[in-house]
Amino acid sequence: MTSSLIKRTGDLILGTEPRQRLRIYRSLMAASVYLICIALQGYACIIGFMHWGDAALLSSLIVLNVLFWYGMLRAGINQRFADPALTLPQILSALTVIAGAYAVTGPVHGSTLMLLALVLVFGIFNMKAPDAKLAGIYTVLLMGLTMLIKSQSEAQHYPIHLEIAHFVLVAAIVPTISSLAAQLSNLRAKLQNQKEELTQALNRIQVLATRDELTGLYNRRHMMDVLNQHQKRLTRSGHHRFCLAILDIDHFKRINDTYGHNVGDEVLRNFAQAAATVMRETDVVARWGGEEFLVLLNDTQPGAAAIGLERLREHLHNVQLAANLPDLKPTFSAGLTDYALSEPLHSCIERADRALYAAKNGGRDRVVMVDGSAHAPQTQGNGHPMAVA
Ligand code: GH3
Ligand code: MG
Ligand code: MG
Repeated sequence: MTSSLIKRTGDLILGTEPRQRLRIYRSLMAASVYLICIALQGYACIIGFMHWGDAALLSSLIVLNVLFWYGMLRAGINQRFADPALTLPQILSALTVIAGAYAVTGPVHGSTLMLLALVLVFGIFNMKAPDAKLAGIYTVLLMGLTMLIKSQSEAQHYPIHLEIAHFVLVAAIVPTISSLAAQLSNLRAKLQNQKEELTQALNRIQVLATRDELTGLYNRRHMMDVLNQHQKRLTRSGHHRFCLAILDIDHFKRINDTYGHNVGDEVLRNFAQAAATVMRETDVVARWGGEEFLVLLNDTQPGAAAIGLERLREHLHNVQLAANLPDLKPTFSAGLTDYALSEPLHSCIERADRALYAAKNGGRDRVVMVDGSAHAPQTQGNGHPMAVA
């Protein structure tokens, strides 16, 4: 109850979009420092170091500044800018407010210098190197100007020798902080680059680990993972049936021997593409070995699976598998079986392999189907109706 109230209040103040929330949160964190500033001004007034009028003016400026940036961020206007965190403008406006505080805090104005450093430190984590430099230059110029004006107009609280000392302090510390911010920014950019390179390398490794380089199909190892997942799902649900088919190109060695290895590779690539195109989207085709492919036919009865393989056979008659050899029409033999619930995967694969062997022995260019439960081999292919082998 209380936690949902806290969440709702948080959502109201910060919004729900995570990146915007972080930006608003950071801005409000800086605003909390401003609030301490306002409290300190009250204290300075009470002990007689500051006029109430000056404190009220400065506090209004601070509150306006906080409200302005909060409104920009909460309304999402910041997202129209190149840096949606609006770091540089927020930092510059904070520095301006501090220069104002420096100008009105009379005998205690020296203490506001610490806030300058604090504001720049806030920006360190977000500013780009050129922005950090700009903020540094702005600070030194603005403070120098403020010190000069105040040393002339209110010499009793801003004696020139003290202002020179303050200026030296600002001119020494601010560039140091700015250059630290610039270094951090470069470090962040470097880390970002490394992260991108690592992500790319990881993607590449994933492709290498799961795909066959020649055909782009899943490789044998990854296909085993896919099959294991399917087996688990089937065991759990009990009603997602699947079939396995092992396809082997007929007399492939002759293609290599007659036309060369490159043509063999081209045929393999195009065969793989044809198989992946013709089979249903839910089916998974993998390169199982040299010129062998394993097809997982999802949610399918063996009869429908055989029709799918027949479709591939017809498709192969109509496509060209080697660009310069229109008459080269390789055929394939296939062993097909359905997975029987609770059986080990390897026994299902071995059954498909035995069926493939039967298809080869039966004369090639055909599909031999073995019923997973009955283990009775049946044959279909070459345009012949399905028959028991
Ligand atoms: P069958 O009809 O009995 O399957 O005869 P086959 O010639 O297709 O079978 P065999 O196992 O005798 O030969 C397979 C050939 O496939 C031998 C091997 O050199 C070739 N091969 C395996 N991998 C590749 C490959 O990546 N590229 C090429 N070009 N050939 C390959
Ligand atoms: Mg072969
Ligand atoms: Mg083979």
